[in-house]
Amino acid sequence: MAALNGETMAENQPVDDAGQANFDAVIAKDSRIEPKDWMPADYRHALVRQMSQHAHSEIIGMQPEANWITRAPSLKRKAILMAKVQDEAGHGLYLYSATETLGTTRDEMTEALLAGKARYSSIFNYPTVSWADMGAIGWMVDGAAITNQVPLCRASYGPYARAMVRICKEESFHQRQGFEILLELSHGTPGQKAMAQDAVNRWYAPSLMMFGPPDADSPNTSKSMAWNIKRFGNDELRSRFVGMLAEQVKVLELELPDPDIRFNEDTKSWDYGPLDWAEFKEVLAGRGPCNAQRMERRRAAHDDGAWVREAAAAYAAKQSASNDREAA
Ligand code: FAQ
Repeated sequence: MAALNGETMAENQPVDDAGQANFDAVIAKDSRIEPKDWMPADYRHALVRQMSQHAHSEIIGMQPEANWITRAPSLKRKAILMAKVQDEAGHGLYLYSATETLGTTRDEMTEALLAGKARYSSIFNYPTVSWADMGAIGWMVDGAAITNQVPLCRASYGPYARAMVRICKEESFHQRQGFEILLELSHGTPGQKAMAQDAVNRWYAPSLMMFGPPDADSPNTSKSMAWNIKRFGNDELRSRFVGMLAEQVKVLELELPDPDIRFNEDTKSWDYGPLDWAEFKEVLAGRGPCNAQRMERRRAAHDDGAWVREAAAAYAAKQSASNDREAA
């Protein structure tokens, strides 16, 4: 990732024994670090990395579903989908704002994304080819997001944890609307049921990979857990998610495309078949099915919005000049 301000701040930060002692005590009692508290450079860096990636995911994540707004099958479905996509924009904004409290501006984060130096979730590099994909995204992608993000409501960094509370409430609604789309399709005509099953088949493995690489290949998990940012490893959350899908898919009367799913009585967790981690690495390297398209669209939207940023800056300058005149 580009050297963002939060990271520069982190590098220039003086050693502070009292600050470190306070930080250690706050983490030990599982309390919250707030923006003005002293924090170790690598803690700040880890937060900027994860939170900015999360924010970018929400914004890029608007694209696959926005693709279906004009083709939603009814006015009601269109209104619901539009509201959902707008919610994702809101999530991006809460997260950019929360990350700014660490000393990194939204402009810097956006610049890193547009330069291809910042990540966003692998899941948003897959195409949405049918209406049933709106159901599968809501049920599986938002479902995975909730499984991953509910524990983040207890993250040790206050602004991140607080942002996650509202995000998770909205994601729960999103998950239910996706489930309801699939339920209607799976109980519709044979063609609709087949369309729902096809969507579940395609989104299953990518949604499991949203949780990140297996713990053994996850360089960030142990530190993140020691700092109470992440509360669980990638594999544990993935297994919980499989358990949730395995139960709910029965109500849908569909199947998950994995014959190895079973509850393991010995480990008391859900087992599942092997995932294609080579594909995951390709997507992270920018070579997934839609990476180029997603970034191209994001850059075009950024360029199209230049006039809004210029107008806002001109307005702010005018306001500040008028405030200065009044104060003089
Ligand atoms: N995609 O060491 P770890 C949503 C990277 S929001 C891309 O395990 P960590 C809502 C990782 O960054 C979805 N990259 O990393 C919605 C690291 O690279 P780095 C986004 C991934 O941070 C729904 C490297 O691999 N959610 O869905 C992915 O401890 C519908 C090694 O990995 C969040 O961001 C991936 N899937 O754990 C919106 C949640 N996985 O940075 C619209 C917050 C890993 O060292 C429509 N984030 N990588 O260069 C997290 O919980 C964590 O960051 C993880 C990864 C779990 C994603």
